Amino acid sequence: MIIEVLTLFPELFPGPLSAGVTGRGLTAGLVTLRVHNLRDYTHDRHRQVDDVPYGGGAGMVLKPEPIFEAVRARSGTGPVILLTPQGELLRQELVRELAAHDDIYLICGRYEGVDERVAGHLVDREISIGDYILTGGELPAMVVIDAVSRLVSGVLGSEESPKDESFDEQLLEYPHYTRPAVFEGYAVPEVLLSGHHAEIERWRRSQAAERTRRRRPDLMDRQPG
Ligand code: 4GX
Repeated sequence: MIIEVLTLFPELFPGPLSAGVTGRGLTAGLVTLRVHNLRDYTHDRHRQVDDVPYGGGAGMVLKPEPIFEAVRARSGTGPVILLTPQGELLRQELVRELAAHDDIYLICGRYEGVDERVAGHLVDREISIGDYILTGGELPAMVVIDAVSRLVSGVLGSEESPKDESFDEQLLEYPHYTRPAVFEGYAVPEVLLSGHHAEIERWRRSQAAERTRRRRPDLMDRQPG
């Protein structure tokens, strides 16, 4: 998969993506990251990427021309995505959808935002990673890249395989334990030591359901069943 990023801060990439599973995906060539400096798509002496907002107000807005030029110069055909708090909330279902493409193109905004004609007439979708305000779209882009990369075939080892999605990936995870069986007086639940696989499965399902009900009832409401 080819992932392209348009940013004013190309030096931020690959950053944390070079470690661990994502790093392996990159060095193995399963995921190719192409980072473009927005400033390279300006033509004026000052390489100006932003301007004051029409109508007044605080802060600066990214100009449309360099962004349109950058996107029009790309070779890929996959979705063009703007990271913004105004976008659709990123969920695993959307991650899966993005991972099905051969390439995606991520636009990272800064300042007060991006001229609305970018959202209106250039991008295919706007995505938000959550309801908080960051200083730029680069961290959100990295979140998207991380989540998408692990679904690219071969990136996860057979051991780590794309989730024990056999039952209810809509639920929170059941609790996990490893050795020792007793740590500082705290024992691992007896059922997990029993070797009774059907009973262990039942216990895990009920733990996942109960935990989801208590912590994330909103996820329960999304259940088909
Ligand atoms: N999930 N930000 C983008 C600048 C901006 C504003 C409007 C385009 C349109 C964020 C988030 C996020 C802060 C990134 C504002 N760019 N992005 N930036 N949460 O907070 O995606």
